Amino acid sequence: MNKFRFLMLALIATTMLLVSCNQGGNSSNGALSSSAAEKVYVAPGEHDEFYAFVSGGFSGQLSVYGLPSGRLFKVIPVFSQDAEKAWGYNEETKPMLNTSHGFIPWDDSHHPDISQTNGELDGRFVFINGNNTPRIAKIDLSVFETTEIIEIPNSAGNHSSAFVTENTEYVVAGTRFSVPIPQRDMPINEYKGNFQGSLSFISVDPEDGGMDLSFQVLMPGFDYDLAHPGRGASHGWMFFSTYNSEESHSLMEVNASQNDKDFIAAVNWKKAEEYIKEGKFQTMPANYAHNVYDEETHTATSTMKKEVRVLDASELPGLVYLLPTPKSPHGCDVDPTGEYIVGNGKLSSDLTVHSFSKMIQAIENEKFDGEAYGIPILSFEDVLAGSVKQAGLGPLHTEFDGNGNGYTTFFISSEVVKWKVGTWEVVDRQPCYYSVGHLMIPGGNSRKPFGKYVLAMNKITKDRYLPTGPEVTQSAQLYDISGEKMELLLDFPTVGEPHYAAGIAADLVKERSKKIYNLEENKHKYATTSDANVKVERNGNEVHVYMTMIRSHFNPDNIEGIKVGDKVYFHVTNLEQDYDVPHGVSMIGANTSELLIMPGQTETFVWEPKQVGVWPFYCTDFCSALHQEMQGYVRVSPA
Ligand code: CUK
Ligand code: CUA
Repeated sequence: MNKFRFLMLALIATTMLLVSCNQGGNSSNGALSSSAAEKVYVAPGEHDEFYAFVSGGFSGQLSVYGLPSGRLFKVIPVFSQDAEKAWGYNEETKPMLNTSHGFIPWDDSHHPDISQTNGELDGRFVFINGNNTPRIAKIDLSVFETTEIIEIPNSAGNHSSAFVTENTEYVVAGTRFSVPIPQRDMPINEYKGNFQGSLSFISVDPEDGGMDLSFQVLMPGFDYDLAHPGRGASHGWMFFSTYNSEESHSLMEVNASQNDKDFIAAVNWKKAEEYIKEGKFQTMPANYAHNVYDEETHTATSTMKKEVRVLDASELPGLVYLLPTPKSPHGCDVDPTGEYIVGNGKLSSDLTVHSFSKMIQAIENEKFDGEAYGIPILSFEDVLAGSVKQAGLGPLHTEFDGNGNGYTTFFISSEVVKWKVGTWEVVDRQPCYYSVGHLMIPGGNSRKPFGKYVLAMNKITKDRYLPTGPEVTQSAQLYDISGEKMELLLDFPTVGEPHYAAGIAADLVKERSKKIYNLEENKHKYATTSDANVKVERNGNEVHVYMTMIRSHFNPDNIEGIKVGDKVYFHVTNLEQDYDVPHGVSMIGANTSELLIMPGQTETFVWEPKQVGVWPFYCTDFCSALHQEMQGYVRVSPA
């Protein structure tokens, strides 16, 4: 057995030991003090200090919590169909889930990131990736809804995404799997030298936030795992961790860990912009969907794009450099000053910290240690700032508190370890229950973290909650990090399996997000903004019902003249203009879910009655004392 295989087995054995040790009888494990209870107590009617946007992993959603209370406020559907909000069911939002592979109402979403201005969180948007059918989504924090989704071509397993640059110039998306680019039929074992990776730069319009796939950088056939932007001095660079630099087509036998070191790829996107300006790109045919939800028409449109600009990293000097990083790095995290880039080697107990200024020095001296497909490799010693030694087992991700400390999660030894930036000494460690993945400090991926709490997101819960059958919830844990020692404050269950999260001071978001849609500005094609305009229109066997809703009736509420075999479109407008007064509508036998319609908004559902009769419909949201009276009938006659 080679030594890497041995190491892997040893790590697995340690995990099993740890998890079994952690089961049962754990009254001492994280028993909370009464001061912990006080610290997370947000009195009835009071607001939390932070929003936390926690990814839903395989649920494809994004959940919104308050910190420090851990209260769940909302689950925002992104890459999913959601019956509660009719997302992906009503005619207006279906186009949002369109892709070059058709309608895909599912994905695996890992990494939310909040938009920034001058390296600080500005609270306008949250971006998040879909891994499986590569996509990037944008959530507008004035409405807490997904308003744009762009598909990423030449990518597979869109994992090193969605991370924003200091002024939200770009959201980046890196492929996990290398694939044939363009896709073609070829033997899998000819991977090496033929498959390629791609790193996508999606520009974000500074005015309206509109996304556009600006360009892609074509890379060697490694696997691209995570990314973080440069900031301060390193603004203009983006760093991506890689594994499988052997370019193995099968990772079954831990082949991918044969190399002692993989790389962090440093991409100079300012240089990329110059190359684009000079026309040094190729235009490749590519099919990808760009879906936009328009807040005036309350309607999404999906456009199929046909080409993409690519820059070949092998041929364009100065675009990409490779920083050797030991033992299959996973997380790739940049400190608030932009000087330090941390690579967490999953199979190592040390953390490697690279220095940006040393990297620039080595590049200026043209001091390289070979190359890969024409991309210069810097020497490990030349770029090394230091390493945090023997910190734990299975390091995954690092965040910073802005007070000179880094915090790293260790999956195998199941803990968060606090260390000092610059001296690299470990100063504290706290156990996680159990097997932590990502962690999040609000603003941790910016120049100005709010270094008060860290949220650890755990993969395994075991005995922490009441059992709920074979599937138990994943879990988050909140620690106070305002003192020298971290203090565990709270456990709370999550929706789906969270990977990363993004947090922000509530004050930066909450006023703007009390938005109401103005009825007068409703430009929906089928809006009915006054009761004078309600009507039922027939066109062959297609019927359009223009309906309104207001406390506490539908108009019209009695509809006749519908026949079996008709296709009936209900276009329903909520005439309310008060905050927090939605109405719902549901029709017996309609398979398009209930519609929860916000004040000033119009939504459409389709009903194809199969049976004659007189069929009721009703409001599903308890909207007033006469909510139960908010109802109506449709008469269906023979064809
Ligand atoms: S990954 Cu999940 S724990 Cu997708 Cu960011 Cu590391
Ligand atoms: Cu409207 Cu209940």
